[in-house]
Amino acid sequence: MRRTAFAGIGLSLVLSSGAASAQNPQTVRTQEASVRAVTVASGLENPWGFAFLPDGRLLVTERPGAMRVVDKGKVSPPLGNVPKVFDSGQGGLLDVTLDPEFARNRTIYFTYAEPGQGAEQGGAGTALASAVFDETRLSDVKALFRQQPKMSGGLHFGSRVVVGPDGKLWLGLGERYRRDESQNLNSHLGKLIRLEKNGRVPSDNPFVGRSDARAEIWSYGHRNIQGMARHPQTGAVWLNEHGAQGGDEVNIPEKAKNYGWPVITHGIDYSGARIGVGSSAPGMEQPLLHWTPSIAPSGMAFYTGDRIPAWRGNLFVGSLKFGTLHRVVLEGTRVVRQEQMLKEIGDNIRDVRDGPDGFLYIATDSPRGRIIRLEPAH
Ligand SMILES: [Ca+2]
Repeated sequence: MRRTAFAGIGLSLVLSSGAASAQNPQTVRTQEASVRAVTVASGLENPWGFAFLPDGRLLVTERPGAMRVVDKGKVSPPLGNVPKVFDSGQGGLLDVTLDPEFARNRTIYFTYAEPGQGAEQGGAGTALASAVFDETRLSDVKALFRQQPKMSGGLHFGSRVVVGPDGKLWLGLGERYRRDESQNLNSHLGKLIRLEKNGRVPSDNPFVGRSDARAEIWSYGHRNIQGMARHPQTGAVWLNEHGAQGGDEVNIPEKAKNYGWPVITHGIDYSGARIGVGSSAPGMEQPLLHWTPSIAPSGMAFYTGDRIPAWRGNLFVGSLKFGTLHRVVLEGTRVVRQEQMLKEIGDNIRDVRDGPDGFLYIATDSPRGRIIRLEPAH
């Protein structure tokens, strides 16, 4: 269902009469900038993650399992040799990012829900792979990480992958809706994972050498990480995670620290029951920011572009619940103010990326999903 008009004080909507579509572009007034929302690709089936190729094209994942290239609005057929995914519930083909040396090595990293084989038949788990982008297909596909154990059901696969300031792969996972697993260091569920680009465990990971913990783990006590971004100045990896009813969080994950789920949370259970011991406990970290009611946070990005100066340095987080883009104005790690915007778009927002061309890009969560570029309206 598209919402085509939004009446409200201080908000306006102007529809273009251009040939492309009645909705393209849409002009939207926000608190500090008027922007044009320009659809640059449409007809994508639940796009989940996207990355900018050096030549201006986009590499896009669709949750049911296809990876495609968008070139000047044209969407390619599915690339060949993408691994089979567990396409059920929240599972499927998920995030994608480029190696920083992509221009030289054509290497990408992507995450997906991997179906179980053999003894793991019927289960699924989040996996991370590398591959070489070969225009119409992937080659040299290597699974770098497989979440253990695999679980039945279609919930809480996470996931996002970013290359950290240390050149490592940082992989955010979900707890597969088994909340106590987030505190169990012998499982990958509800953890942030840190790996070398070849999948090996870095020797300085905090739990290396411990028999009671998995060496891939960087931090724990997470619920379902669906947004990650590197801070443009500090280089720190920031993440967001879904709470239950309330208590969605933004965290800056530090080595070996416990982010609390399900012992502490600022939310409650969907039944209305209390979860854990409350909202704080010794030895457990407080989020930098939490949202109650939940916004169902998805992809996020820091905007570093020069096209919309009022937004520079702000953190943008998509909402899978309110069909809005959340803008968070920060001073360091202090939240100054927030804005909910772009309800006029009419769809939930799955991913947000800081474009190399200075614009901000979003992907809508819909079986007829779009990639939208936000430009200043002059
Ligand atoms: Ca927490």
